[in-house]
Amino acid sequence: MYDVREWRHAFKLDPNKEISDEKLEKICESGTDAVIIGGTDDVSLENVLNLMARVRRYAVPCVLEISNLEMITPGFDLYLIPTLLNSPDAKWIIGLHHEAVKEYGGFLNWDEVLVEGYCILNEDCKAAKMTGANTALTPDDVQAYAMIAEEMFHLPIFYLEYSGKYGGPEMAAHVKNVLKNSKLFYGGGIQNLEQAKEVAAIADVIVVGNAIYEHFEEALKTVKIKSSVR
Ligand code: 1GP
Repeated sequence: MYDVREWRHAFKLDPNKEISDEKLEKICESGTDAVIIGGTDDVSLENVLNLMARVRRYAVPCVLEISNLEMITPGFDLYLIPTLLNSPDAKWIIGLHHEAVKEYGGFLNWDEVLVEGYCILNEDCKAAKMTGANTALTPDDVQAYAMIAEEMFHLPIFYLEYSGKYGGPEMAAHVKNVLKNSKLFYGGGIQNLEQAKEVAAIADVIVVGNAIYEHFEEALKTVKIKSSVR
């Protein structure tokens, strides 16, 4: 299923982290809507290709979230491209995108590309440090970014990113109020089914990353939100 509008749950795998074949099989066969391959720093093409080949053994959609130019490669079902709305540095909003499109724009199948309006809210996460994201935001600030994604840029995805920290449902609820067409992705610190249910009650899609490497069995159970009614 490559239509993100139908998604409820995704696992995000870091190409720089080890995962056994046995665990990878459980992730890919879990019933999740997609496996996203993505990471913040030092993501090499070699690691991306290696993980892609392993995920490709299964039927689950295999998606690349692009965080640097080096990791771009054909072979994925879908490409997610973040634009960091709360960055003071144009590089993370449009700069790298310009470089990438200049180099690869002619070869891309644009039907396989979706832009995510990112808003990073955990000041301690690697992505916030790397990009200098302005995380000191009120709920109304964040809501305004969501409105920009929805009404001005018509982005298919608004991504509330708390990577490494559980943000809870309140901010998601505030943001969800202004989203009609843009899908709300929530990612960050989901460790168990209870937290997954709490944010999945608001967000369209929840993304589970670190927990795969820290509490595997609990992470796996988060897929159960797919059978709960919102
Ligand atoms: C990271 O939003 C994802 O980009 C998931 O966050 O790793 O904290 O689950 P965690």
